Amino acid sequence: MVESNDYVYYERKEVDECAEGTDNCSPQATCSDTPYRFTCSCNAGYTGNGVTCTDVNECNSNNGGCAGTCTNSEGSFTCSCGADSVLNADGFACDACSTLYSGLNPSHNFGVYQNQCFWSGSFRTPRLNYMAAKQACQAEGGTLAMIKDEATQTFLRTHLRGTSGHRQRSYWIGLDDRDAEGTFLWNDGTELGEYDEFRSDAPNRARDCVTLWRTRRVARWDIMDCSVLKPYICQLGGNGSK
Ligand SMILES: [Ca+2]
Ligand SMILES: [Ca+2]
Ligand SMILES: [Ca+2]
Repeated sequence: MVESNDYVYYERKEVDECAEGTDNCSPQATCSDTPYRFTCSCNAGYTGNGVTCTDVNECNSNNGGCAGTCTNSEGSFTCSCGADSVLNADGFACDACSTLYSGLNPSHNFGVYQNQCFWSGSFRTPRLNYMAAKQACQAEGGTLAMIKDEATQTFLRTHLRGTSGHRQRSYWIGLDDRDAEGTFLWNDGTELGEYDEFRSDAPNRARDCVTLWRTRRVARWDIMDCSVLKPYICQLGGNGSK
């Protein structure tokens, strides 16, 4: 039954106010048509009477359920983790890189960039040739580090400064032209894109595997003989899981 103070609606033609756009629901609400009227209810992430809806700050309650940092946003929120851990696929928990990839030592040589763990060998880590280094990263579910943009290069420079000081000058990264001379492929099979930091653009038939070479001031890529023994950098868990 319709309540007595709603009788006015009987004198109007029944319309779908939601479809006509004559409702007064908030942009953050969902309009539902009902006989002779309509209702507004705030969407998930918002609170209010439907005509007025405001963002819920989920972080104010139990840190939004985040193990790490909770960041509120309009209509939603996100969790993020600290420098040595990545956000679990559940979106809430934080997994320490050293726990996820316990086969890589030293365990304090991890860094996180864009929610992926990176690891670099120390002066104590056995040096490996390119294929063995690639295999060592693959054994943990990763690849050698793939530096596809300047931001990743910058992250790694900073990471290496913090984990190795100036003792180590070059590391294997996940780039080579072993299959076809001059066609460099990243370890995930993608071709080298627009971005590169080669020291020399001269073709190099004799050498196929790429290192990140650095000094205090610069970091460049060097093509080396794949059989040389070197420290290496792994990139792990592209999707945040092993
Ligand atoms: Ca209606
Ligand atoms: Ca929110
Ligand atoms: Ca080559």
